[in-house]
Amino acid sequence: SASCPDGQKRRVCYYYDSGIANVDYGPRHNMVPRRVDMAHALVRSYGLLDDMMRLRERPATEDEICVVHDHDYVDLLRDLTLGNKPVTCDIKAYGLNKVVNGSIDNPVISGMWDYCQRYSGGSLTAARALAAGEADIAINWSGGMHHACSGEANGFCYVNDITMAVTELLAHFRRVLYLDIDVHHGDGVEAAFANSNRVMTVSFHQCTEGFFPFKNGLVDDVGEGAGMYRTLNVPMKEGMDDEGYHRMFRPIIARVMEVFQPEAIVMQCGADSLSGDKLGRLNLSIRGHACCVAFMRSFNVPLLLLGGGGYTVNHVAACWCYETAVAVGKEIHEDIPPHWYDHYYQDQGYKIHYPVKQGRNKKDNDGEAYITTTTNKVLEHLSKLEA
Ligand code: V1P
Ligand code: CA
Ligand code: ZN
Repeated sequence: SASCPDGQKRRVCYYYDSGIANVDYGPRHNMVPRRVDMAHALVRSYGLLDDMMRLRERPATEDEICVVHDHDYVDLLRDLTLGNKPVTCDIKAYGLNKVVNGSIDNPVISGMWDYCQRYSGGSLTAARALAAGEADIAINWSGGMHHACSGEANGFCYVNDITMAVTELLAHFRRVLYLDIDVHHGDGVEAAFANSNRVMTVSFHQCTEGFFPFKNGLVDDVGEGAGMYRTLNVPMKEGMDDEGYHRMFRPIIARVMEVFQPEAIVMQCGADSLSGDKLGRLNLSIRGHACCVAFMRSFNVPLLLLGGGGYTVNHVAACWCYETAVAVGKEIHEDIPPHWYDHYYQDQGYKIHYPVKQGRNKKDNDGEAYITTTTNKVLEHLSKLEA
């Protein structure tokens, strides 16, 4: 359903720092930073590095991280890892090592501060390449950590590279659109810009009972004050497939572009909205997911592509490689070239695309009505901005 031809070429900058490949959240944790190294290995094996400018690795500095985070929290992240100073505070108050139902979302891990500097340095560097007019599209698959708050870690995210990148872009562009297709609500970024009339945040996400982050991202959450109607949320039921997703995505995004007219776009491409994810329960194919990227690319506005969630690592790496190809405007062969990680793709027959599970039941009238009703509610919120 989702092929998005666009013959136009774009200048693409790519950020990759091998220093995140060995970061380990722990044996039972779902977040596997190595998936970014897997995506990178695929990108390389397809020869896509030849079609992009490679950005120089530059970890974010403490000062840069402090632009969007509280000093005491940043000091803690640094001191916990480097051991410069004894830590006397209650680290659970900062979201670290908090045990809930026997598991820890944000463990204090080896190399944590270095990891934060590297993935956020990537998003900042990529944003600067766009601001300097050096590229039309900039990519950092290790970024997209949308849940981190100014003073605490949350949902596998320690520092919020997205708010850092958006803040950097605001120094050069009048209006920035933030779009989040991770299966989870982009709560940290939404909160950071809820009062801003220069940033519009739009999150598409699964919104079902007991699904993280539980109470956020309802269709009527539209921001406040000067930011009123510049927060949009598109909650979805389980099982949403390409066809249903795009019946919401396209009209909403087309209207957002008309009404808000962003000068830059930051897109969080969390791959946990794909079918077969370990945490998410949506049913997008890689083509359906990538079609969102192709659609944003078609507006020819400076575009920052970031990673995010994604827990079935072979699917995630295939998805971000395919989206890299979409960014440069190349169709890649579906047979995965032999490379270091190729054995991870055995289950999907060494192909980039894998079959999605059973889609929505088209005869489910409630499901159909939900799509229409939700889309119309969001469009109605948007109409308030025209005045
Ligand atoms: O459900 C929770 C906990 C319990 N609450 C107090 C929070 N956490 C989720 C966190 C999901 C984070 C998603 C991040 C992203 O949006 C961006 C990178 O994708 C959670 C889940 C779950 N099934 O939702 N944590 C874990 N699973 C977990 C499991 C094993 C070990 C550690 C964490
Ligand atoms: Ca989302
Ligand atoms: Zn997620």
